[in-house]
Amino acid sequence: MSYLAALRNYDVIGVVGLGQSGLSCVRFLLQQGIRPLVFDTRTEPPHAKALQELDDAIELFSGELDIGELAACDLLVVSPGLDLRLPALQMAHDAGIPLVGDGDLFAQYAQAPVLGITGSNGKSTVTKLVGELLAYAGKRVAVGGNIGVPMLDVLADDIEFYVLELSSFQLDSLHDLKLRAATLLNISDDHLDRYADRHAYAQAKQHIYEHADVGIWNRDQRATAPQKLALEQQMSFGSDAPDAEAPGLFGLTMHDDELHISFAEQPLIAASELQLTGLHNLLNVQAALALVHSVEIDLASVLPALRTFKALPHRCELVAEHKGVRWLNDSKATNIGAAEAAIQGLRPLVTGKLILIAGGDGKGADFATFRSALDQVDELIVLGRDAERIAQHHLRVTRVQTLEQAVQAAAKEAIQGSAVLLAPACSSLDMFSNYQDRGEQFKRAVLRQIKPNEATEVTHD
Ligand code: UMA
Ligand code: ADP
Repeated sequence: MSYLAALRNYDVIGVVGLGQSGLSCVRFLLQQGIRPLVFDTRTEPPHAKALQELDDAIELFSGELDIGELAACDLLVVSPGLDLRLPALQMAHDAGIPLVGDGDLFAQYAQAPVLGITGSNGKSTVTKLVGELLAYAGKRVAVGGNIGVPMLDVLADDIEFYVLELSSFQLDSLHDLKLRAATLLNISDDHLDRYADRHAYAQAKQHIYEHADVGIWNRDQRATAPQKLALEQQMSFGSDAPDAEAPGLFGLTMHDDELHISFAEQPLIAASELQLTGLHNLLNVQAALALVHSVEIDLASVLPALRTFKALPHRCELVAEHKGVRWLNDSKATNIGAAEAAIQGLRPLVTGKLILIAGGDGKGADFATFRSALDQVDELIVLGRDAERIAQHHLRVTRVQTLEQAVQAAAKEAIQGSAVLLAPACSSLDMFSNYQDRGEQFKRAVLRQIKPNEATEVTHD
């Protein structure tokens, strides 16, 4: 039985949060002939003007949530950025008002099979890749969710497959969505300002399997294995060879002295054929292939699309190479696990110094766990709110106030063969609008630093 009844059964629906997902929920409800009440804790919600343009008769309550106002609703659709433990939301829940997210609305209307992707890192890469592989196989596919396009915005009648990136926040408010297959890519510390502890965060991620017919997990991290799915409902991937005993199927093997991604012990593709680099991406590719396999697409037929797939912007993106120094933008490394993956992937390729620019809002992470990755860094440049919490784990530290100064400091330290990596291990929100803004500002600062007419700028399509 569904948690959510048909929408016509609710007299007054409240949309709580007027960010991207809140606005898409309002748009969706209006399309169903329902005019919701809208709430946002901010005094100036970001999409207030867009809301008015959608329907100027909609009531918007801004500022601190008030249980008296929320109680006018008999269903609340809550945005992922809002903690369900906020006192007013808790009171609404205790008063019997269901709290759902956009995922439950999506579940009522999506007709095609859905593939779900979660994990601390690699979600967007895998989500985008699965979308491209299915499209290459000739399927009509819609890609959305935490990747940046609210899932309700991609609902359409002619879709054959949905591919959704699901954050732990979206999973927290999800009840009804059925996933044909789902993967939990990895778990490393993140969002510890929102969860009681690591265990609570890991459990939030595990919830994805409660919605799934097939669970795809990472053998390198047992904590990603489905706790409740039967073995025949599992597939796995890892940096070892596939497990012939099941539920392996995907893994890495050597053939003709070359590392390959293998499927059921048969080599599928050599790592050197991919544009994606680093061990973490070999795991991401396996997860994507497993999802595609779960919906019975012939893997050999999609390999050409795999060969041409490039890293998304702000993920270990090469900004420029100048006088033997490479400048890399990994602004999307918003937690320790992602920054570690970037450092580990880069270290063997650096003959000069590896210079790391890090810092921002650490979201409650314990940076002692970052120390072994920091040991591989020659120079550390820190900025942002949690700069000192990172700085205390390295001996050669430069402290700066702005990205511009960070780039200047890096240029002073760099010698032939060096790499300067922006991999902040923190969210950007203390200094920038978002990770994209941070990445763009970094790129501009780098290009200013190295004199544009001499730089070998790398363009991405
Ligand atoms: N906020 C308030 N008051 C409100 C509502 C929101 O202060 O009443 C704050 C939140 O605390 C948060 C910010 O506003 O700091 C944005 O929250 P939101 O729920 O309005 O976010 P949306 O704009 O709807 O974007 C959300 C996802 N953001 C979050 O979960 C924080 C986007 O993922 C996602 O792309 C979008 O829905 C579409 O599905 C971004 C993200 O940072 C990329 N996700 C986190 C991550 O990947 O680590 C989970
Ligand atoms: P997400 O959507 O989960 O944030 P992305 O694909 O956008 O993931 O990548 C975010 C960051 O994590 C990038 O900095 C990238 O280099 C790093 N990363 C990607 N895949 C992995 C992985 N499997 N393990 C660790 N880090 C990863």
